[in-house]
Amino acid sequence: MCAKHANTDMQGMAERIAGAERMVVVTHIHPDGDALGSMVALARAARAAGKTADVVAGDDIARRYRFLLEGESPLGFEQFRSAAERADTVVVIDTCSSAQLAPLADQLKKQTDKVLVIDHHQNCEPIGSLQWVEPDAAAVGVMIYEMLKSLDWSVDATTAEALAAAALSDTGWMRFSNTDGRCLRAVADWMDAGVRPDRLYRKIYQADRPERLRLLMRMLNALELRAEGRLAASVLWKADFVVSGATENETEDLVNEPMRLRDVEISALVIETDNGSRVSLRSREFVDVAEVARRFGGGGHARAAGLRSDEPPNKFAKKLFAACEKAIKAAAP
Ligand SMILES: [Mn+2]
Repeated sequence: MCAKHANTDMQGMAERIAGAERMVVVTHIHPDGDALGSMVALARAARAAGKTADVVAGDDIARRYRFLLEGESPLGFEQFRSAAERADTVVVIDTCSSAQLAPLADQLKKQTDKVLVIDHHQNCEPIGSLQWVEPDAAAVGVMIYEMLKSLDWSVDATTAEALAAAALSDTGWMRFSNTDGRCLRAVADWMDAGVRPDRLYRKIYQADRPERLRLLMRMLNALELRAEGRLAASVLWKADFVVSGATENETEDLVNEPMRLRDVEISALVIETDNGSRVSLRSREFVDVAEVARRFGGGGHARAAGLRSDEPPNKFAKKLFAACEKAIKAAAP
C-alpha cells in the first residue's frame, strides 16, 4: 500500500476540493451515467466557484450520455498528461481501479500527491493521496451533491440535471436495491432546481437508434438459460454489430433485459472486442457478482459488476458461465 495514501470522509474531501485552484476531473473508461454526470457536475460547480476545471473524455462515450458533455470542451486522453501537470488537483470519479483508468494510469501514478478519489465501489486500489469512498452511497452523484452543499457551491439547473442523470441511472431509475432515502432526498432537491426526471428518462433511455434494438434482438435470439433458468447467458459477437449496424457504445443496459424473467438470478453478457472480451454481470438477490468479477480481474457492486479478458468469447464465456453457475448454486437457496 502506498504510504502517502489516506482515506477520508466528505468533510476531509471538501476541504481539499475547496483549496484547489486548477482542477482536472477524470473518470473510468466506458463511463456510465454516474461517471459522466458526476464528473461534469463537479467541474461545473468548481467553475461557478471561481476555479479552473477541465474534464477528460475519450471517444468511448455511450451515445445516450453525450448530451451530458454539451457545453463542455473535454480534453482527450492524450491531453491529460500536460493538463495534470498544470493542475494542482486531479479528481478521479467513480472508480478506484487502475485497469479502469488505463489510458491515464501512468500519469496518475506520477502525480499521486495531487490525485483525489471519490468513489462508491468496494475494494479500492490505493490510487492517489486521498480517497473518499462510500460503498453504501447509491451513486457518486449523491456524494458529490452532498459535498457541493457542504461547500455552499451553487448547483444550477444544468448541474442538477447532470447529478440526476448520475443518481437515477446508477439506481435503474430508483428500481435497484441501492436506492435509498438519501438518494431520493437528493433527487427531490434536483427536481426543486428544475430537473424533470420524466424528460431526462426519455432523453437517456427512449432515444435509441433502431440499430440498437436490432442488436438486442440478436442478443435475445441467442440467449441461453442455464442452471434451471437461473443463469441468463448471452454473447454478442462482432458479426452481431456488423449485421445490426449498432456500435460498441450502444451496449449499455442490454444485460438488464434478461432480468425480466422471474427465475433469473444472474444475467451475464459477454461482448467480443478487438482484444478479447468485455463482460457485464447483473444479479437479482443472492449472488455477489462483484466477487465473481474479481475472480477474473474485474470488480463492481454486488448487483452489478464487470470485467475484461484477453481471451475471445469462444474461450472465455465457458469459464465465466461455469463460475456464474457455481456462484448461483453456492449462494441461492
Ligand atoms: Mn457509480
